[in-house]
Amino acid sequence: MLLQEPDEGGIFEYVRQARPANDASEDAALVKRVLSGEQKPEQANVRAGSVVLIRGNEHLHRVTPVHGVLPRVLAVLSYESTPGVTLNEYTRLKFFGRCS
Ligand SMILES: O=C(O)CCC(=O)C(=O)O
Repeated sequence: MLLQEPDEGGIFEYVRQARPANDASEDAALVKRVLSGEQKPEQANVRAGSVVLIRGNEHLHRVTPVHGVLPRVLAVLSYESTPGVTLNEYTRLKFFGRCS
């Protein structure tokens, strides 16, 4: 849920069906096309108050760089259906700023 829009940028971009459900493999050619700019991702019109529901493990997604003074503020809600699974180090650092 986006709580505050930044002055500029911070656009949510995505590519549908980049990875099949329950498959850890990645379409490296697709990722390369997106990163090189050859394939343009779709952009979502996300405004303050918008909620985006996405199965992030199946769809490539990113946010364009944020510019200006006003930060982009959002609440990310997630769930895990398997008991005992914890966030990996990268994700803990990203969301909480620390690993322990
Ligand atoms: O910043 C966002 O809008 C999306 C965040 C997200 O999907 C993620 O961190 O995986």
